[in-house]
Amino acid sequence: MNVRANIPATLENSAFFMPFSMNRQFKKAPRMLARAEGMYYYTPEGRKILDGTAGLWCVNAGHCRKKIVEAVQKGVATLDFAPPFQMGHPLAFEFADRVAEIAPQGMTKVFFTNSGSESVDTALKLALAYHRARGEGHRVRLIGREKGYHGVNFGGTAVGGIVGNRKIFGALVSGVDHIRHTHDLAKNAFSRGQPQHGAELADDLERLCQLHDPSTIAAVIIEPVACSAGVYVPPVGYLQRLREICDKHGILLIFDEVINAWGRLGKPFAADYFGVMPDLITTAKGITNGTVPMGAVLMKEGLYQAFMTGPENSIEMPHGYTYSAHPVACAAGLGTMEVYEEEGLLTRVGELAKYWEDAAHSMRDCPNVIDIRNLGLIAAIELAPRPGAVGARGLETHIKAFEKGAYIRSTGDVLAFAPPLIIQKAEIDQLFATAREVLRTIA
Ligand code: PXG
Ligand code: PLP
Repeated sequence: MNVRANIPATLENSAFFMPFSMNRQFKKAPRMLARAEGMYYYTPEGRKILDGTAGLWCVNAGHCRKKIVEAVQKGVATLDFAPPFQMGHPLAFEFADRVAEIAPQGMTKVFFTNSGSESVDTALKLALAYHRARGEGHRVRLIGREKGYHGVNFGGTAVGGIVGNRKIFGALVSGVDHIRHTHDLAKNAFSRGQPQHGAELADDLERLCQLHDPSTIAAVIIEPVACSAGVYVPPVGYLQRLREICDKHGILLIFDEVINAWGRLGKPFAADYFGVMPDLITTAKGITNGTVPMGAVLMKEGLYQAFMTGPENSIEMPHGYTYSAHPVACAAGLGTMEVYEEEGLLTRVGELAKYWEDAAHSMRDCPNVIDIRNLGLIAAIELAPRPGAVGARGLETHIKAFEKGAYIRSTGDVLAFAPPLIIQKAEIDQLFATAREVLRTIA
């Protein structure tokens, strides 16, 4: 036992190993959030912070929404847990049907997980198992894309394309390769919405098909709009071309919509927005408005049916989590869908997108800005790195913005903006005005 009784109450001695954080920097100068409501966080001292990132791209309906809170309260008091293997509870079936109703046409089946990372690893396993079930067990390779973020489990780390997230974790998963990313400042800087140049970068998949032979490739996974690594919007025609190449070679296409889904682009899913249909969709975050951890993999009917063979008393898919379709998460999800529907939040961004785009691009004259990117209710401002200190300008902006009352996330020197979908125009102005005020002070 570790006796902790006499340890001084500073965070520097805390037992908490913070995930994906600068532990030592943070514990010396903490940025704490104590409470939240609607568009705002409140610090323990009661300072009001405009949430420019919807928590971590997940609180799409805004914070502490009454209907969702009540659904969770009622859910946890009614059924705290039910085993998901070989047993069921009504909310799991109800919520899966609700998600399938909202899902893009043809995506009829839903596998529940507890996070985006679990959704990604689930989708990759389903892709491999699907090919095997159809007698194409030779399709064993998984293709990701440079700058992709697919969570932190082994599969997602392997298909992910952020060097810093991969390099210290050994050989990861074998049989993985990556197509090129689509970021091209020389041709596309300050594009409004989808950039014009770069559809041909999808042809990089043909290169990998030639290298490995297409018969060895099971699936390609990409984020339609890559968010985590710095917001990269797909060039016009790029996703269509990727779909065509996958079709030509019998490769499954997985859209990782952990962030893109649930109204972020003005449609329920990015597949709807771009008019390109993948074979599987991974999601999480906004599925419960971030209230209770949950994720899901959506798939076409044919994928599900490929597994529904063999004796009826066999387990068709030896995969699942203790907390798959957790009853409290399902309750949160059902409450969330009600709020989305009542307030039209899955399509609201359509009306706001132009105002948002103009506001984001008005930041062009701020110091050190080398690019601005946007789509739906997502925007990124890329700053030139300070010589010898890559990421310092981004981090300083994040910290100073918090001091000035706005939560703005930084990834290296890219500032990411993705507020709750309930944001009002005046709050959009406030968000970018705060960013402007801060950027003027960053050397
Ligand atoms: N896929 C995508 C496309 C994501 O954006 C995940 C998978 C993993 O989800 P979980 O729930 O396991 O974290 C994500 C998550 C950021 C940031 O700062 C983005 C994510 C997570 C944390 C931070 O941009 N995306
Ligand atoms: N490790 C051990 C020892 C377990 O017993 C289990 C689940 O029973 C797991 C890992 C997986 O946990 P989960 O189902 O929550 O992902």
